[in-house]
Amino acid sequence: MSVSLSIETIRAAGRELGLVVAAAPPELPPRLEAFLRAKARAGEYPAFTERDPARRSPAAAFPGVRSVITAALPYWPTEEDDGWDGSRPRGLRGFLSRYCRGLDYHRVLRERLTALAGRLGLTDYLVQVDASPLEERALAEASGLGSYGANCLIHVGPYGPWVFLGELLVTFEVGGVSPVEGGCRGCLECVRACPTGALRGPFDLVPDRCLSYLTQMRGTIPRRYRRALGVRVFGCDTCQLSCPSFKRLNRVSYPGSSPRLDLRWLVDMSSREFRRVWGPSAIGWRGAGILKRNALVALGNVGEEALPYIRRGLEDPRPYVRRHAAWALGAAGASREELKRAYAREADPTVRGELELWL
Ligand code: B12
Ligand code: SF4
Ligand code: SF4
Repeated sequence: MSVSLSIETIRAAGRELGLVVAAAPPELPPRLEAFLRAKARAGEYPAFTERDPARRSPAAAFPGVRSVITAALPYWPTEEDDGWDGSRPRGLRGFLSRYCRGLDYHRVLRERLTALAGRLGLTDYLVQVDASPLEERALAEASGLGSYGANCLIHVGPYGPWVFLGELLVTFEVGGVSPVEGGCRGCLECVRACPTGALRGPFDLVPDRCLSYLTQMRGTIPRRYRRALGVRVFGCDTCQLSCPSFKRLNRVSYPGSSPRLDLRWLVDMSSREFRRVWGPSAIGWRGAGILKRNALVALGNVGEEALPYIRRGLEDPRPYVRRHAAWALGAAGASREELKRAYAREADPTVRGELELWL
């Protein structure tokens, strides 16, 4: 069946589903390959990134593809937001990035893109959201959906960088690239605000210094970044909140909502509770142990009032969780006597190592 649809028709159907939509030919910009090779040589290849260049192309994902319909799902919240980024504590509250506060965007965007295909009467298509090897930002820029900000995120018109990206790969050609509205002003506030220097300069991110990565990774968070984490339990919004566009964004109603994050509760949370509360969100794929680890670092940054909850972390059976509890004990200001007692009770050498550094 040959299909012919104009970008205007596709865009109007997307709008009805709360999406901003554009379309591009199925090629990645040539400068991307050179850029990725340079990154690989410098040993700065981000985790969660597809390593095989061949698999990154839309044609590899969907043979027969002739256009990529790119879509942005805005998520800046409707309720008042005072722009807290979790750098400084607010009592015993933990910070959760805005991208994980509602229903999992993989699911929401996938459903809406499937609904878009339905409205357009398509039978031959592929929906992709985030977890695919495609370099989604490059495709979004090539299609005119938005433009790169110096914070490495795609800024889309009145929604700024607060959008999720997804694609509909189709077997017919869509004519016309959409004009890009708005975008980055080059003020470099994002670079100045980045707490770890992960944004080394405009458009230049060192992934393993990024707090968003550090809250998602397995194992031990390097000591040198633990203070910078503040009370962030998952994700980091600082290079988005520092962007001047944040003050005048269009608000949207994003499905689902999350409870306030209480660090005390996270320390005691079971895997079953984790699945019940966070299963439907974008952090559902990570385990309860990682959240508990992050909450302990956050408690360490809260200070003395957090000590009773940090002590509970020292009882955790997992050494990697106890390592962070040990750090937090010292960071929150436990006495030398208490640190010595904890050291005497601990059998694992790596946890003892963390305690030793405070003694
Ligand atoms: C791996 C990954 C991460 C890693 C690495 C991030 C990174 N910058 O690469 C970590 C875990 C750190 C991460 C963090 C975040 N991520 Co992420 N991530 C991805 C993922 C899965 C792959 C990205 C990738 O492969 N990057 C490859 C590397 C090499 O890209 P890069 O180093 O940034 O280089 C790009 C630019 O710098 C640009 N560039 C390079 N040189 C130049 C020069 C000029 C002049 C210009 C204009 C551009 C330019 O081109 C490069 C390629 O696009 C994508 C989903 C996907 N499949 O694409 C989501 C994705 C990029 N992430 C997303 C989000 C929301 C985030 C966070 C905001 C989450 C949070 N709040 O905590 C942070 C933001 C961090 C940041 N400032 O970029 C969204 C971005 C949406 C948007 N509006 O752009 C995506 C698209 C997921 C989605 N489907 O919505 N992420
Ligand atoms: S998400 Fe946070 S740590 Fe990562 S680049 Fe942005 S400000 Fe820096
Ligand atoms: S803070 Fe300034 S430089 Fe950074 S993305 Fe926003 S407008 Fe661009």
